[in-house]
Amino acid sequence: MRERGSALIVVLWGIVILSLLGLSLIHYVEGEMLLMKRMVGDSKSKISAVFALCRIVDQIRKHQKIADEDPDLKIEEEDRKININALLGPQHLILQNFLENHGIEESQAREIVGHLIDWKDADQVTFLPPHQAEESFKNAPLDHLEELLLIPGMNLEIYQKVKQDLTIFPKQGPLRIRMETASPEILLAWAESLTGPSSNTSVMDAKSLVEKIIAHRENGPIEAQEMSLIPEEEIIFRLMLSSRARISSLVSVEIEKSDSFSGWTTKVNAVVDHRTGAVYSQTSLDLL
Ligand SMILES: [Ca+2]
Repeated sequence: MRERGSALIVVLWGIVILSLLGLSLIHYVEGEMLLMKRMVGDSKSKISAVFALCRIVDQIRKHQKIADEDPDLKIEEEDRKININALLGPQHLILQNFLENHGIEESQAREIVGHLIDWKDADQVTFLPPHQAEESFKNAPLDHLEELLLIPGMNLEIYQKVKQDLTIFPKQGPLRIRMETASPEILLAWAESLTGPSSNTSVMDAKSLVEKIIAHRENGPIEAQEMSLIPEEEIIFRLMLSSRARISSLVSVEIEKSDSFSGWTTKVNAVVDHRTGAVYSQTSLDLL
């Protein structure tokens, strides 16, 4: 009788162990299936996004009209932004003013811009006094806008505030900004950078000029003779012309695609020069 009881206990333990093993196996398989689902979803959304991006880039290169009803597609002029790689010498004041106009303290804005200059320039001495040896800066143009986060004084909060209006493309060439599509904040920072004793103009002149540009650009071409400018406003306006992009050449394309099965989403973007066909991408995609 005792032997039968022992056998029963052994059998019961066996059942318990087998059940636990079964449950573990089910859990393992579920985990593997979830992982597989994510991998497939990731791949499918990536392929879909890259394919759509390549199609749009090809259309831009061929100067074809692009249907913009796709809610996953965002196309905008890249040259409406401040190209921080193109800023030279006093033009860095545009970025400093832009940061200050976003509520950043003057000293911090100056620090960020000073270190940005050090980050880009070839020399190894700090731009700001006391002109000491630079830290380990890149000494080359930015390859990614996110590099700004590596610059002393910059932080994620400031970066999130300003990134929509900044670009790094093209990496070479003079500063060109589209007056027709630049944000009021950029126009103001740009106009303010040209005021002072050398032009005998004030920040108030810059503000009134920008108001006139914004009011006027809704209805027609932005020309000095069309806007009833006072002499000081006209001086600033004429100085702005040296950095004005008359025609947009850079287009930013952003596409987001989701895989309906897994819910996985991929977002890709590229900047296209539709005059030369060159494609600049911030994502590591093999485009066309
Ligand atoms: Ca440097």
